[in-house]
Amino acid sequence: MDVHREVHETAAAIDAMETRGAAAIADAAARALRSQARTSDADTPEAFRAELRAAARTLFETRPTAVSLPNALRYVLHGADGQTVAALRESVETTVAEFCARLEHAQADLGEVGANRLRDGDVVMTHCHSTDALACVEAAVDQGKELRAIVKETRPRNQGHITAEALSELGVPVTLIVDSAARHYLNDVDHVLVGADSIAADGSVINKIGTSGLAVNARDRGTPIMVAAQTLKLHPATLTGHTVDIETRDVTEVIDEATRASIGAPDVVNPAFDVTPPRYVDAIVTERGQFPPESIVTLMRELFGEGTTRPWEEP
Ligand code: RUB
Repeated sequence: MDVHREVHETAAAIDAMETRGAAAIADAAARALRSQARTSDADTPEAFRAELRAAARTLFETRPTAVSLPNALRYVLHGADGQTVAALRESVETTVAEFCARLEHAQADLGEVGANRLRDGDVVMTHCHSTDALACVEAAVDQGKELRAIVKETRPRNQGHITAEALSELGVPVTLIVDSAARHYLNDVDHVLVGADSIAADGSVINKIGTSGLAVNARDRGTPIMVAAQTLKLHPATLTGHTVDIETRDVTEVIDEATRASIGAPDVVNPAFDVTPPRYVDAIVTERGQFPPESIVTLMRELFGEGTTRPWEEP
């Protein structure tokens, strides 16, 4: 079975993290499948499909936990349709073009949707650093709305600093707070605005550790919680009961060894993400519009089918 050179090259670049970032990985993977389809000399539809699956497996095996990669592969394989090799090739061509075009516009389109929820004079509270969340603020600023932001620093890695800088560049006045001050300031806030690493089929939001506590506090205060997440973040394997792995990271991000030793060497854990149940989320804003979290499953099915988890595996 011939897997095209470009597929191997793309896989190597993803593996070496030369191609990084959810959208870039998805775009490269879809284009690699298109190269496979264009150059295939398969003489039956079955052989063509088998080649496409082999190419997808080569790509998938590079970084199996990055949800945008299997999502891109699923999208293309799902779109490969036809009774002849020519029809299949044509459908891959159309599907990849559609996928890449959507990707190109997704963040800006999402920003427009999110901006419609923000009013002139609003104060937003952010957690971590999310380019999808920032796109909402940017679009609102472009619409002429004046916003202010309360930015949580987001221990242990302080990605809130990146958000503070990005918001300042947009001309949004920023107040930086420690994470534990969030509840204290929620009365002054009109929206909690966060991104997502992954969205599960039940509408649960997997995002930077601390998001769920913030959401519970915001609900208690009556502050709406909006999650900005491109459809690339939807995790279709959760349609069939799989759970999303939560990455745990090195404890030295939390405390250095010397300080740890000086306080009696306690155990330290450093989970990177947590799960916010759907009842604490008001809206998931995507490039396809905004959704109450409980209905995100409809969009997931429309985009990925009935929870096909690994269409690149042998039937
Ligand atoms: C980043 C984080 C972000 C999401 C969304 O965590 O939790 O909210 O990844 O980001 P980390 P974006 O810094 O550990 O990667 O909207 O840019 O995709």
